This record gives sequence, structure tokens and C-alpha cells, in this order.
Amino acid sequence: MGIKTGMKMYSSQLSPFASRCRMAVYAKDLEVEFLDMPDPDLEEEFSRLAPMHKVPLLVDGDVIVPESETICEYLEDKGLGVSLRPKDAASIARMRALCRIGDLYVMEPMGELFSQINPAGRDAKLVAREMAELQKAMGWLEAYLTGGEHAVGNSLTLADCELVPILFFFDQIGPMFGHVNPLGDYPKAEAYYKGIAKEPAAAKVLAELDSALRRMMAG
Ligand SMILES: N[C@@H](CCC(=O)N[C@@H](CS)C(=O)NCC(=O)O)C(=O)O
Repeated sequence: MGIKTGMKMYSSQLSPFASRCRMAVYAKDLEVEFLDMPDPDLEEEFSRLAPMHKVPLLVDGDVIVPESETICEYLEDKGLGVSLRPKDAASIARMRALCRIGDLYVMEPMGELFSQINPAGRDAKLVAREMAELQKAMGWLEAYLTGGEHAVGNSLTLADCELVPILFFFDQIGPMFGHVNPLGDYPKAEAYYKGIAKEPAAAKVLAELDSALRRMMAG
């Protein structure tokens, strides 16, 4: 039994942003009701609560929280479960910098590439441009990682929640665009990705992402 919260979260198994928040929820052992979108029965309510129409969206009574980073920080600020925010300013800055690099520089080109997965009608110019952007951003991430099993220090932080879904997609999407071993060029990210998978919250979210991606590819 986890920690009761009464919260619910509109989620989607394949969304890296929702996966980030689910990983924080799992690590904190919180009881949160996940509403898997899209769901026609929930669409009207979701549209009312989510002007941006994006998952994840957290509902905590009257408090509606959009945006994955804001949701993760909100859970921290509520003081529920184990803390995923380091204590010292330098480590917090490092955690936030990794999250920013992930959100601003890695996820942007990755989202563009995700829309080009189907080889039929693929825009080769767009793929080349976004792949170059993605590799540049991965190089930045590599520069800030240590190769250790956690992104910051020796325990789980919000940076791990950010990076696990990102590295999953980087690893999976590469071969779809002809890169056999995409993480091979980023040894610290590769070592980190192997190590962090030993954390139960990371393993759970990776398994969810894997089966959601397989379902999407099969459909
Ligand atoms: N910046 C947002 C991005 C969320 C996002 O893009 N969610 C996508 C799924 S991966 C979504 O809900 N898209 C549906 C839509 O835009 O209608 C966050 O960090 O939460």
C-alpha cells in the first residue's frame, strides 16, 4: 500500500512527459489514480481542465497542475514520500540544469523525429536536420553526466525522472532512423542508462514505455 494522496493524473503510457511524472510517483510510493488518455469518455472533462490539452495533468482537489516539471516539483513541495530533490544548492542546480537540457534541447528534436517514425512519407531533410540537433543536444547531456548510476549524487532525483524516458526514446528511435547503437557515441549516458535501470521506479516506467511503444508499432 502506498501513501494515500487522493490525487489523479491524466497520463499516457507512451508520453515521455507523463512517464517522468509516473516515475516520481512510483519512487515516492504515492497512490495516484492514473487516467490513461486518449479516452473518449474522459475527453470532455479533460478539455475543461486542460486548456493546453496536454498530458500529464495532475488534479489535487481544486488544484490543477499542468506541465511535467511543475507536477514533479509540486509533489516535492507537498512533501509526500521520499524526497527527490537534493539538499544542497549546487546539486539542485545540477538537477535542474539536466532537466532543462532534456526538455529544451533533447525533447524538441526528438518530438520532431517521433512524428517521422513511419518511413512512408518521411521528410528526409527534416529528419537530417532534427537528427543533427538531437545529437548536438545529446552531446551536451553527455558533457554534464558523470557516467554514474544516478544523474546527481548517489540517489534518485527529479533529474532521473526526466532522463529515463528521454534515454529510452533516444535508444529506441535511433535504429528506426538507421543508427544501430545510438547510445554508443555517448559512453557516460550509456553507462548511466544501464545503471539507473536497476532502480525499481525506473524499471517500472521503462517496462511501461516498452510495452506502449510495441503496441503503437504493432497498431
Ligand atoms: N511541456 C509539456 C509537454 C507535454 C506534451 O507535449 N504532451 C503530449 C504527449 S507526449 C500531449 O499531451 N499532446 C497532446 C496534444 O498536444 O493535444 C510537459 O512537460 O508536460
